[in-house]
Amino acid sequence: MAETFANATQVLEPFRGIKKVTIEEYFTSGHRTCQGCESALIMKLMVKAAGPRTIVLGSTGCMYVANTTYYTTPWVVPWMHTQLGSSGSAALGTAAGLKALMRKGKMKAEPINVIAFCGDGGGADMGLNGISATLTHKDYNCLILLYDNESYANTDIQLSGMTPYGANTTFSPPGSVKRIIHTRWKKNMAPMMAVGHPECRYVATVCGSFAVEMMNKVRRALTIGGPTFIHSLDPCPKGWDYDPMLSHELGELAIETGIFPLYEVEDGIVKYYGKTKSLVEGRARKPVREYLLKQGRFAHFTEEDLAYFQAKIDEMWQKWEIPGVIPFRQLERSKAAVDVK
Ligand SMILES: Cc1ncc(C[n+]2csc(CCOP(=O)(O)OP(=O)(O)O)c2C)c(N)n1
Ligand code: SF4
Ligand SMILES: [Mg+2]
Repeated sequence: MAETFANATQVLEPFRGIKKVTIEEYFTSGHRTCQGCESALIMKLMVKAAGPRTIVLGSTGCMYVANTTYYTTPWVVPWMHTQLGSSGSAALGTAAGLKALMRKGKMKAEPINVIAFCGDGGGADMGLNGISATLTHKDYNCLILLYDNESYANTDIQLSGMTPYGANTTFSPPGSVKRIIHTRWKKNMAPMMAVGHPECRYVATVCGSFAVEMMNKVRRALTIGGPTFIHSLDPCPKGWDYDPMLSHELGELAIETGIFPLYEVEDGIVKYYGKTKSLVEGRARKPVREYLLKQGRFAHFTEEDLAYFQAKIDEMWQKWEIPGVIPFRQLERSKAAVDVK
């Protein structure tokens, strides 16, 4: 009977400009993240966009540990910690639990946002299976937000599957004999979620340097219905080794160099945003060295390393089927035809 209520989403209109953003905060003082931590900013924007009728679930990592020191917390909304690889199952279980309680009349039937966040270690590495499973369950409304600071930051900057090529981490310190220890390219997380999960209607990338856009994507993700996924790139002064005052600028540079494109995929349609849109329309990308050399984790890069990194980014924009998003390329038709004999 309460079926429609139990699966209804909130009405969250997009903020039309910074002056229209609500002033209420649901992630306030009481956290102990580093100065300039963009992941903390993402938490604040995420829950500001979602509003008071929201439950936040967070897997282990900086955003759990630094946000819930004994007896202090910045969370104003209900909040729960979940195991490192469990953001997907926490989201699905909570959404399913709420729906069941509402259906049985054990709690008031009303739309409640369920957001589970995970780090890159917890989400793109350990918890990938749980997130994938959740994105197949179209009957449950929940958002999984992967905050990507490009390392296992909380345990002292170990490399993850999202650490960029060549970065200095505690697992990949450059040496005099071998300069580049980490030689793998970062996972392409958002498209992996979008392409592989036909029931997931909304996937987006965001960056805290573009706050209104970020909040509006959260609002869209929470209102479209079913499970959704957002990937944010979060400059991390400690792990990336830079002056905290550069956090905002580094976020912008990640987009302007084309390293991290801002887009959304809604019902299979790719829409580019902001500065990424102008890159797609022909505006020149800034050289990757402007972004990389501001960070101590790339201080050992030689001209050769910078050229390699640049070539990989150029490839994303010049050769990919959907620039910056989908890497597949088609062979010429004659060569692509499968020889069945
Ligand atoms: C199963 C499991 N393995 C290892 C740990 C130790 N651990 C706690 S936080 C953390 C780092 C998580 O990295 P990420 O998800 O990227 O979040 P960040 O710390 O970067 O915010 C690790 C390895 C754990 N809590 N649980
Ligand atoms: S280590 Fe990085 S992600 Fe963790 S609290 Fe500090 S700035 Fe934020
Ligand atoms: Mg991390």
